[in-house]
Amino acid sequence: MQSGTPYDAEQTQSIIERLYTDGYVHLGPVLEPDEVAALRDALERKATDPQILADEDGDHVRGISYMRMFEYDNAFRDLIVREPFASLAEAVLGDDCHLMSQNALIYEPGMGGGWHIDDLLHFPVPDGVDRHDPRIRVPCMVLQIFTPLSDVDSVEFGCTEVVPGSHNSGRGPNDKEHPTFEGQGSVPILARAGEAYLFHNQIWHQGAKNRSDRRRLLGGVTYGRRFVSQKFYPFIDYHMPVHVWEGASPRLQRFLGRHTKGAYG
Ligand SMILES: O=C(O)CCC(=O)C(=O)O
Repeated sequence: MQSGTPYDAEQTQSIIERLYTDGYVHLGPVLEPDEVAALRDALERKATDPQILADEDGDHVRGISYMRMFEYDNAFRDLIVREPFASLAEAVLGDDCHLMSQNALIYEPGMGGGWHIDDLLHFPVPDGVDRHDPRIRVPCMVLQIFTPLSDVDSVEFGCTEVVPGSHNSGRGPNDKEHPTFEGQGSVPILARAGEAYLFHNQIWHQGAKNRSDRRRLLGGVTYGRRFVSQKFYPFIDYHMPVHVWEGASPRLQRFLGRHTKGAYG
């Protein structure tokens, strides 16, 4: 994995503005073909690895999700500090942010669909209130960065779809098939392998149904603020395998959860 280059201050500011306004930003091409190949190879190996598949207690696979990819291959581990991702995560979530999870996805033909926000609705609005006050930014606690590992340059391949601005709704999706927010319907994020996009985890989104005959593979990193717990099963009993630390820079170690002392502990 290359180290990459962070965006300059102006570009970073513009991306953050768009993140808070639209809830998502398509960054365009980021990874080189050999990086995509390494990530894709790691995901395909994990998906067919007899040891992984036999280790049910290890919680390595949940449906279409391949969990804790940083454990499996250093290409995924080093993606955590690949620029411009790491600097963007720090700019949005703070210099003490960390990796919350790293699940890669494989959609076989026919799979996909299901509008949602990730995990919890952080700031619900009561009935009778239309949305969050537009003068106030809905804080971003969890930032999702995705990089397709197969070309998804047409909707039939099952791209990520988002409803722009819906992170401001204070609600979950308002329709199972065609959610809209303030008259705005869904937008497909078409991207070739190695491009990247990010979103506020409160945006309404889905991985649209893969209507093609080829698999869709998706890698990425989910970053959280320091106070958001890392989600590594089995949680308090989780021990990060020693090999993950080997050769890891201090910054990568922090992203992996090796924090200095802070609030509450
Ligand atoms: O597959 C996608 O494009 C989106 C995946 C998704 O919805 C999620 O990880 O929460």
